[in-house]
Amino acid sequence: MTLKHSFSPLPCGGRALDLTRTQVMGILNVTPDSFSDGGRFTRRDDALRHAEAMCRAGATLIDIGGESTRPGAQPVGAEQELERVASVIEVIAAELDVIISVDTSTPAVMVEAGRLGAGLINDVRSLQREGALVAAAATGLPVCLMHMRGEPTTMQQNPQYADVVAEVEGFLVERMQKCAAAGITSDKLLLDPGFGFAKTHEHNLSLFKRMELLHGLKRPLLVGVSRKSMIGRVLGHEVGGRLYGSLALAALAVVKGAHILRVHDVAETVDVVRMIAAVEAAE
Ligand code: 8Y4
Repeated sequence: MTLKHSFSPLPCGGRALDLTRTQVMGILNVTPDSFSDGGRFTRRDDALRHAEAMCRAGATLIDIGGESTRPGAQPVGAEQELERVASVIEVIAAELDVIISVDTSTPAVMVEAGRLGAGLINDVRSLQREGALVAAAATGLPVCLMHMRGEPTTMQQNPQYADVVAEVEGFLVERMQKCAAAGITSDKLLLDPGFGFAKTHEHNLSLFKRMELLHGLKRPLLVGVSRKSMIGRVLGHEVGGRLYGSLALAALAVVKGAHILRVHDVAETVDVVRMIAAVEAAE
């Protein structure tokens, strides 16, 4: 469906991202806890096959991350993070017609990923790491700014908000200003409420319900709720049983005007988006 808050195509490296309709971003993890570790080429080829399947299913972006942001995950060095993502970015850029999003907070990884063909920087820390604003600006790539408080390891320790949506909005405005000061103009920015990051279950639900408020910032919105614990908490299902809950939230996010859905289950989510589009396009 044509989004009410529609934007001109966003240049992402060599490709243009359509922001008139909701796009699906497929998640590709290259952390050892999530992917086969049978050697470097196995990892690269498995990742390519997974990315190819997501593209065929209708993903227009692939999000590649080499550092786990799960609570309690081991921190990795820049070297190791780059080693994990570099060959995967390179092979996908060479083989597939898709926009590569690099899920990183590490300045050196941003720069190298841009050189290897990435089209978007997805930073859950919103360029708050030392050198990240400068590095992201140097790539010239668009950036997704996501709301989080603190670090993934400690963020779930008693998060408190008087008004979660207003505080998420305030944070994003502050990060947009820091970007502007670093030469990253607002036309390069995507915004993300950061579901599951430094928020209680009630915060996540309330933020989801009221996310339309963020359209006031006049930038495209990215929503990532696929298989997350806010679904597990409501339905009482482990990660493997959260598909229908994820699709329900995907449908709601489309109706609320989300421009990009970051998901594990691309084919199923694309069906949801297309079905809503067909009804919206009717007389
Ligand atoms: C099951 C599956 C349980 C996945 C938890 C998770 C976002 C993101 C992540 C997001 C943007 C995750 C990198 C967390 N979430 N980037 N990244 N927005 N922009 N957890 O919501 O998927 S990782």
